[in-house]
Amino acid sequence: MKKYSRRSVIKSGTLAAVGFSPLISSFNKIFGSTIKNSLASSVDNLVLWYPKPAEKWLEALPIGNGKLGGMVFGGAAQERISISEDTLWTGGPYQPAPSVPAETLANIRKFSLEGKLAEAQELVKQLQGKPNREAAYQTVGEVQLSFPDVVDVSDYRRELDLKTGIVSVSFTSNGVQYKRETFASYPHHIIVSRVTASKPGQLNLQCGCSSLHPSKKISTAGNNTLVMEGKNGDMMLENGTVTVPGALTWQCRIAVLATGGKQTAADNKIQVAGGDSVTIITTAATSYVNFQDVTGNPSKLCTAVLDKSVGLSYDVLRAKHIEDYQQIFNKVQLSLGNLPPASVPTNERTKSFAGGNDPAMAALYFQFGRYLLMSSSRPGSQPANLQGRWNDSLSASWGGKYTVNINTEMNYWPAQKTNLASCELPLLELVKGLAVTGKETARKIYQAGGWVCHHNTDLWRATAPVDSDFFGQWPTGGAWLCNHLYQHYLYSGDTAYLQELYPLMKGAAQFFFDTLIKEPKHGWYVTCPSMSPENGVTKRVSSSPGPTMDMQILRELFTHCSSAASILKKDADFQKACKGMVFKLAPDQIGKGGQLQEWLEDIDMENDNYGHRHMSPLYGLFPGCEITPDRKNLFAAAHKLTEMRGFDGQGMGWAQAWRLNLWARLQDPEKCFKMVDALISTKTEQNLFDKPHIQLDGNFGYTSGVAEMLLQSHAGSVHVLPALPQQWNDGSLSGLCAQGGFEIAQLVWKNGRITNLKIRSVLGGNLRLQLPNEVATQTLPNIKPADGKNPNPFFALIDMPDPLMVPNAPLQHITLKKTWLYDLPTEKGKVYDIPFA
Ligand code: FUC
Repeated sequence: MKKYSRRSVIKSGTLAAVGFSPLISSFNKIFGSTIKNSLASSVDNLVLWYPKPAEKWLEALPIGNGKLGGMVFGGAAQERISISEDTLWTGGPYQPAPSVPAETLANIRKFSLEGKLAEAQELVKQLQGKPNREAAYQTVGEVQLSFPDVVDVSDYRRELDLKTGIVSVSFTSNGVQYKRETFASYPHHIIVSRVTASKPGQLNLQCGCSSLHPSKKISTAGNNTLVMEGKNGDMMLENGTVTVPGALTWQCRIAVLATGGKQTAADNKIQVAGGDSVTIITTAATSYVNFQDVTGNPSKLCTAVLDKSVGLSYDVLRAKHIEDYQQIFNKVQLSLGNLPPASVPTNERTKSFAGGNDPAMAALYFQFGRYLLMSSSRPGSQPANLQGRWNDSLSASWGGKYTVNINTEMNYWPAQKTNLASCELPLLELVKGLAVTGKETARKIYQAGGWVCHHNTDLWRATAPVDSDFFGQWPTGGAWLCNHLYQHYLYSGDTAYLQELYPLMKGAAQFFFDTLIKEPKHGWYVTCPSMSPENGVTKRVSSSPGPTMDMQILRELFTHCSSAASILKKDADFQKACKGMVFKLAPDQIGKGGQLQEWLEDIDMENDNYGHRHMSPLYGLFPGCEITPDRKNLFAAAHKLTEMRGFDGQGMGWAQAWRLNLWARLQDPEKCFKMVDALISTKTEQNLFDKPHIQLDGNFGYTSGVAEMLLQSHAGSVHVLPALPQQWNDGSLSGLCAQGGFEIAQLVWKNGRITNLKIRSVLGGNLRLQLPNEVATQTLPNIKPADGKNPNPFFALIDMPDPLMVPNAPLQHITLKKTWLYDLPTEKGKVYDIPFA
């Protein structure tokens, strides 16, 4: 299908001196699917626990089923569960793209190419969306339980068990042991809380609810249901001016089901007296059908959901939830070393992580990121936004939006590699919407075909430039999303998925065919107007044609488009045009400091914003793959830039997580560990949400980064343990995925050396394995060193050409640890045991 190219011969190490004899039969031994979970019993580091109830929202424990999010406070006498729903945002359907005269665009381009960037920036203001502030994600409200008998409390414990996705609270009061379990069920679309007491007939409780929405109304239906409903907020500018009135209605419906005792409804509350146990089932919905249609009926939706659940026993609801949950969560196991004493609460572990010895905390935090993604993004839900699915305010930080110049993509970095592919499907649905609204944006602002999305979007799929001319003028958000989604194909080889994605990619590429312009100095094609996300060429001016990140994203987009068209046997002319355009774009350039340049001109060193949180020009190193160790000069320049940017990321957890992924691609385990250390010990809230703002991309970025330390597959091989720090000298894992359709069935290492490696081949084909030196110095009987033939057709960007590279500085080199390459022919569905001596 694809031709053999330089990508398939990676010269990062001398080939291992092992025999070429036919593979021995034990090598081809097939292990059943039981292998996947064989490590389960040895891994028990999956609980977050606390000896006290949460006082603040950021101490509460998250649960979620994609659509609904809950934060469980765990108070003994007063329980609070804060509820959010994925479609409750401000505003209604709107299209903010202004009609821009062709002349304005022509003048911006003229000024930009003449280097009059301040003048260009001034005109760019006319491209801003009307309104230029997008919708905000809004909370639903709270379910509140009070227990009048609970006074003196002992033996209190609150925990979130990642093995089940259940938050439990237990304590003793007046000789009665109380227990509560709360979880969010995907199969039943509900949040369930179960309250039990050790003595029958002892449960007295009152269930109420509240909401910050000024429009809310609370009522009861019968003696067992609470109904809270309202209207969403208006979209507004920062100064309070309403731009798009709220067009949604919402409802939250709560069923209180007691066994034993007496149940009454009064004052918008449900009382249970003398019960044995109580199950509280909550659901919520809005009238949102899609970004153009708000005619749904939340009351009907909620009633239908509750009707399906209230007749089922708690045990059935719980069992169905666990079955659904574990089938996703259990796919990956990770152990990085010993557990600390069970007596240390989670928040103490993060505090003492720096300089301590708690590798298990790093593994727990990794799994917590997976947990958050599967709790905030499931098929049928909106994608995880800046706050995942959790929100206790009427306007989350940064509106809790989809910021696509980094944050949304970062949310989904772990999806493919940590075996959560289905959780990424909501992102594909979002991009389908962007392709519709973005078509109008392309036409109205740029008189161009295809579609475009700038740096932010929201529930309504707004695609115009927003926030301000400094931040908003970046046209490459949609292209990045397409590149990201293409990864799903590279991991799965799923052609039906590619069919669905292809028109979106093609539309994204079309926009750039219509808008790229030739810069006069070298004749390179560049984006214009554009900018390097959120970084300015000066303090006030960000406008700059052809920033490095754009060119890298577009090289990838055009390459993907040409590969996809060829795989799907479509659009021969388009395919040819895409291939051609890859070579016409402005190249990566190395600046006078030896760094990968951020902009077309070598102005990096004069820029006093050098420690910027964004790492945009390093897109080609991660998550992209045009900068790999065999491209030595570019690799060294990327290394230099990563170093120059520093470790702090202006104090943002997500920016540090970005750096972690880059250091993993630079194969530097010490720097990776430094970032792991910084993230866990300084960037975690008590409930392990990333800091300083409520932005969960930091959590997701961490999980992706740890996966990149342990397994990489972006450069034509399955590279095992590419950046293993000495702090994690002993460990084991299973379930991480690699491009080309491979999955680690089992990996065990001791003293930094691999002792067991079993790889499942999901698609068949050649497995090009890259192993660290420590391993290869052991004898690996009967494995063939790679000979450059037979590359796996699914590996990323086999066709991707070397980006042109223009050095303005003496070229540098980075010496990496030696690695060894092997080729193993595999059959679809089999597990291969790599025979270490
Ligand atoms: C990016 C960042 C900001 C913030 C926002 C949500 O634009 O530069 O710091 O994280 O996203």
